[in-house]
Amino acid sequence: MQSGRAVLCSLGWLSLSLLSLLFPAGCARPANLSALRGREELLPPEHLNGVRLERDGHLNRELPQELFLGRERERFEEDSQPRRNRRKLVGIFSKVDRNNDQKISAKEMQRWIMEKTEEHFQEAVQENKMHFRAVDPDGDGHVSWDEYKIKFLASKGFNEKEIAEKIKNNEELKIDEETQEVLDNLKDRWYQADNPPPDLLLSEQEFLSFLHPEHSRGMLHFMVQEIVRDLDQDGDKRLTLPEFISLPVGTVENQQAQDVDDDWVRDRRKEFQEVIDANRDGIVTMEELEEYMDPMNEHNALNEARQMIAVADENQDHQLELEEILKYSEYFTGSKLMDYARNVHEEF
Ligand SMILES: [Ca+2]
Ligand SMILES: [Ca+2]
Ligand SMILES: [Ca+2]
Ligand SMILES: [Ca+2]
Repeated sequence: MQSGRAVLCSLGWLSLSLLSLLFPAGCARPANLSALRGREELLPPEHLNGVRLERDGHLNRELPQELFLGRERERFEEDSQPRRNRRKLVGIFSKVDRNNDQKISAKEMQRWIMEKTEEHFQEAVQENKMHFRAVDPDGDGHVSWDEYKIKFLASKGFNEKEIAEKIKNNEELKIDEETQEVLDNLKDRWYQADNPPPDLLLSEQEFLSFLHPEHSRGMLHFMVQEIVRDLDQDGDKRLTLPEFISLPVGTVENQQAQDVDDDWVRDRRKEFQEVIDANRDGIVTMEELEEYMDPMNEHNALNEARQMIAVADENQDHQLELEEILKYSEYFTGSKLMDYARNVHEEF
């Protein structure tokens, strides 16, 4: 293990961050690691900030918080001190309320959501710069499929030098079935991300859409195809409600699991019927799903704004007052403020 570790230590930042999970004490480079901590940059992430479905077809449960907080989200997670969170929330409220009438309208929220979505986009662009440097150590602005494959396999515990040598000599790599399957899927995506003329070299921009399909129409389309392929049972390339709400086999074991499954089904049914199936004909086509998945779509942002308002609009005026946001802070920020908000109210 020791010699393996020595080799591993000589890899780029990217592998380093992956390996820090396996060898927490080794290869410490704190300043840069903190930015990469706990993420698998080599692989396209399952979860995409601000996008309505995960890559595996699950609903993004953190969407309201991502769209409401943008990059502030981490600050809310790191510091959940109620007094400070309340202050932050009040600050956000006054920014969303552009016309200063102490209410957030659907239009104001829509505009805010678009700004926060743009923040997530910029964040991905910045992170991608770092990831790209790691897979393109010679800095010529292009990364080949083989270079990527070597880095990927190294992150899976293969010896980078050996793998590189074998690939160079066209020798067979002994890869287990599971890893091979991941690799095949990645290669499909690699081809998709490679703009014509195809040379299997990705530029920084192409690498961004490889990792983040929401940044390119073509890749978004490809992601939708993958999701439909996974959920479509009769092979007609469209989704019915039963197809969309089918549960993975063997998930229900006890009452608690049953309740979770019930929630899961209920939420998906609602999303299918009320949002994704735009023309309400009971079928979700690829086009409908792609529209729905597009984070830059203003119509989606308005829908989302209305949904967010509906959740917390206790006085039913179709707008959000500060009190309503504070009361539903868990929905908007992920941290509870309700008791605190009430206490403060009573104090004054
Ligand atoms: Ca307002
Ligand atoms: Ca179908
Ligand atoms: Ca439809
Ligand atoms: Ca209201």
